[in-house]
Amino acid sequence: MDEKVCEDEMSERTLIVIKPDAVQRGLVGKILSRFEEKGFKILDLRMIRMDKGQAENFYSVHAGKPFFNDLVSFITSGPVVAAVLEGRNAIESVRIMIGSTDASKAPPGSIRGDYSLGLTDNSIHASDSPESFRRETKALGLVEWA
Ligand code: FUP
Repeated sequence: MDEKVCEDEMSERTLIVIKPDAVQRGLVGKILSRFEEKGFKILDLRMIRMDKGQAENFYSVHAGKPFFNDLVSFITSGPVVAAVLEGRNAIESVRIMIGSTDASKAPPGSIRGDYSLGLTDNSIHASDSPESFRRETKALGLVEWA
């Protein structure tokens, strides 16, 4: 009983964005299934075509970096699928599930490791902190979660 109370207290929300490369390759169902099978609850699910302003806000922490323009071009190149997930230790757990940024080095068993070789086109994004979750949900217009 005490343990259950403790686990509930650690319940957290995070945002994942299935990127244009993975949407185009028909991987949406497979990727969402992994989070459901792990035990996360999908609280919101939307297909979005980001415009340039949304993308620049979404990736504002990378503004000015050499890869920023290519990143914005890529994320606006086709529809993405955004989902708000809830579960115990969600931010850290989902980051482990997606694997390292450079998908060519992400371990097999991780989402990037299993489905991608890209660095910019690395199939999936996930919030890395509660602050990122707030900024990213706001940028995408998911204001009720921000
Ligand atoms: P991650 O949190 O794993 O998505 O990685 P970062 O926040 O460091 O980077 C955000 C996105 O920028 C990555 F998904 C891909 C892109 N990126 C590049 O295109 N080139 C780089 O050198 C680093 C990141």
